Amino acid sequence: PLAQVGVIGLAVMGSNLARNFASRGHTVAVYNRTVAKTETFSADFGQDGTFVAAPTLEEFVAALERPRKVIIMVQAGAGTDAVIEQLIPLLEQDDIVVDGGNAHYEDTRRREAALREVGLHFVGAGISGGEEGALLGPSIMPGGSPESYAALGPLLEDISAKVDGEPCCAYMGTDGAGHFVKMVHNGIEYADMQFIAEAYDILTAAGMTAREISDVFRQWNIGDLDSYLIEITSEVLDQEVDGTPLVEVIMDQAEQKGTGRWTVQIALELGVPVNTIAESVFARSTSGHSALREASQGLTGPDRTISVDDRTALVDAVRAALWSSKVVAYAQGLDQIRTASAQYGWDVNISEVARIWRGGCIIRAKLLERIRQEYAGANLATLLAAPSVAADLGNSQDAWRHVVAVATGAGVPAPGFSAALAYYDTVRSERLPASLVQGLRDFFGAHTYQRIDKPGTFHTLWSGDRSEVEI
Ligand code: NBP
Repeated sequence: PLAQVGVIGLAVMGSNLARNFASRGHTVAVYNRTVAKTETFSADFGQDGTFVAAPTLEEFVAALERPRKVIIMVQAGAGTDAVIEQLIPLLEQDDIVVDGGNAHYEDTRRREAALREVGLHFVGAGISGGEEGALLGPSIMPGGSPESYAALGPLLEDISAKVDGEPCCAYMGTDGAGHFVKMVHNGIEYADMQFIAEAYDILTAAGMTAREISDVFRQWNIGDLDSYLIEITSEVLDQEVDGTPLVEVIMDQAEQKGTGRWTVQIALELGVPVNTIAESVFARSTSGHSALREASQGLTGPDRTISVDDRTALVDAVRAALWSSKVVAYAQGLDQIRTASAQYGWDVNISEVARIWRGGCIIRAKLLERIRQEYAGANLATLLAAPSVAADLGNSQDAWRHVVAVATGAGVPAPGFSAALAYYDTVRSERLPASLVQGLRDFFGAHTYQRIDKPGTFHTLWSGDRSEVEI
């Protein structure tokens, strides 16, 4: 029988996606550049479903029913381009090529345009959930032509995670929309993890052991912080090697693969403030900057000890800081998606984004159901302005401020919590000192300014008689 879908690239992600399709009754063609890997795949998993293991790309293409649906799961960048180039001459009108890797959305836009030229559909599908998600049900964020989604969508929805019976997969918009949404998902993931790390650091400074903090996270996972990352934090903190908490022996230099950095770079270009995500990317860079850290060892400051009379009160306050900061990071990421969507004409449905992030992906969290509801039918300029969210932030903010103040006073860095709070206070301020910035710009560069009391554009003759002229 012909295969309904084909997967190119049998490293961990491709293998698991192919097995996922097969486990749901689909016949799956598989191909890998290095044939030995295809053979190993067949030996290990050939019995688990119906696979057509193709030694060549020609045989792979011939094994697929039309319109062909080919999912590329190879190393992002040059690997993806190489595979596309080899595929194009073998495919026919209306076949669908899906890139399930972590591509930059600009690459996806370029590839989509190139394949459209030759009568093929190109779908950039963000896939989150790591190895386990790929096997059991990831969150899938596809972007491309609406026609291609009509043919491909049911297959992707079938293998995606399900929440309340709904698939965690939905059409995001044309060309790069899916990979853009996946990129921001990863940016939010960076922020989520930074906040969690700060919560751990602050509670450690207050004298709690890793095991005690593990219990705190286990408690937090019941209630409105309920999420995958909180759950696995509890597990990681509970792990010991030779009687020592694992977290205390892991080298404290966080690595990154680049999607967080992309999120920030693009946010800068779009002019969208995502300071929580930026601080999280920078926090990782700082941790890995050995020369900087070594050279800074002699700097003085408090000794990172937080003395508390009431530990339960501090734990509750940290919880409030974590929840509030998390809401700010989601607000910023969703603002970035909204802004890009308007710029590229994607028409991304933010409520749908929140809906498909509820399961399968790394940032899956109870909060996302609430975000889905807040955006359903409402054109929110920011999540922070949703009445119920604003009310809860209002109730949490004293505790949030207390945590930032206590951490700062003890010399425990909390760049994520502080950035989130600074953003909250900035956006809610009626008046900002940007007025002085404008004054300075006018002074040294004649950059002009506008006034609150009358229309027009003005300049003060700073080096002359300091009178004001209208431009
Ligand atoms: P890798 O990113 O490690 O890529 C290995 C695969 O790429 C192998 O199948 C390899 O074939 C193939 N490949 C390369 Br490298 N260059 C090629 C070329 N020029 N032509 C054809 N094939 C080529 O695999 P992965 O970790 O499974 O990730 C796949 C994609 O999924 C990536 O884009 C990744 O960013 C994304 N992703 C990964 C995760 C995760 O948790 N790992 C999560 C979400 C998304 P070979 O066997 O012949 O060398």
